[in-house]
Amino acid sequence: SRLFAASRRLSVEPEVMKKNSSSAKFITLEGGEGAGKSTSRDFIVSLLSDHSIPFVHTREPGGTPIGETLRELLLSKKGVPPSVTTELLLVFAARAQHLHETIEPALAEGKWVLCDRFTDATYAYQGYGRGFDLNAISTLEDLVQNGRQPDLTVLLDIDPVVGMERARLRAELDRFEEEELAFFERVRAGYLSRASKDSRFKVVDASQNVTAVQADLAAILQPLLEGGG
Ligand code: Z5A
Repeated sequence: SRLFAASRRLSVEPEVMKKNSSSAKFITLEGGEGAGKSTSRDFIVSLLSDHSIPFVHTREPGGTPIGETLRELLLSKKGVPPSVTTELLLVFAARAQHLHETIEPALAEGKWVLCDRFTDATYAYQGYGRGFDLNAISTLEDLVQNGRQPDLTVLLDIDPVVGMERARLRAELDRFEEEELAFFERVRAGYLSRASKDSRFKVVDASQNVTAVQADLAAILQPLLEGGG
């Protein structure tokens, strides 16, 4: 694509896998609509607190004043919707600031970072959902993240029919939530495809009741909690 060709001309710092200066972990939460991310996030927050682990809880798009302003633009239903390219660049602009202002400083100080959505959401929504070139997303990922990747990604997987029903009962739908079912089927398939290729993912069956989901989360987090409080 043109974006991919243009980005090739940018001078990108050589990729070095970033390591945390301490045992601090970078954990991301992903899933489709109604998967129960907020509910699971609150549970993980309580686990970290119980283990006296210093952490920052944040979200994407958002997590900084600039990022939250971009989030409003991205979710708003007012006016002409952004083009897919605009949407993608806004998401990565918010992420660049988020890494600079929140995520990297926290990890450097030894604080864990629990982040509601990260770049896997970009692959799932803008890539698989909207059909944007995955190679171009990968190029932007390299440019913006300079090797930073989550240590653990919890994917809350749910049939979009069930998830959308939950989301509808919860609150007014935002711009993404008004997409058709086929979009969410593609998003789900995208997440599952990525999860099948990378061991940092742990997939949780989010159609279970809250107690069962929380038991799975506790089992997934246990090794990290034991290893690095
Ligand atoms: N987006 C993007 O396109 N590209 C990107 O790179 C990024 C994001 C980073 C906003 O994200 C949008 O940004 C998102 C993709 C796009 N699309 N949308 N919409 P968001 O994370 O802020 O929005 P969200 O997906 O709506 O997240 P959420 O508010 O955390 O919702 P949730 O996952 O549906 O969680 P919930 O509120 O906890 O659960 C929904 C309801 O189900 C609620 O009433 C719960 O009480 C109930 N629930 C939860 N768990 C259960 C169980 N186990 N059983 C029964 N009922 C349950």
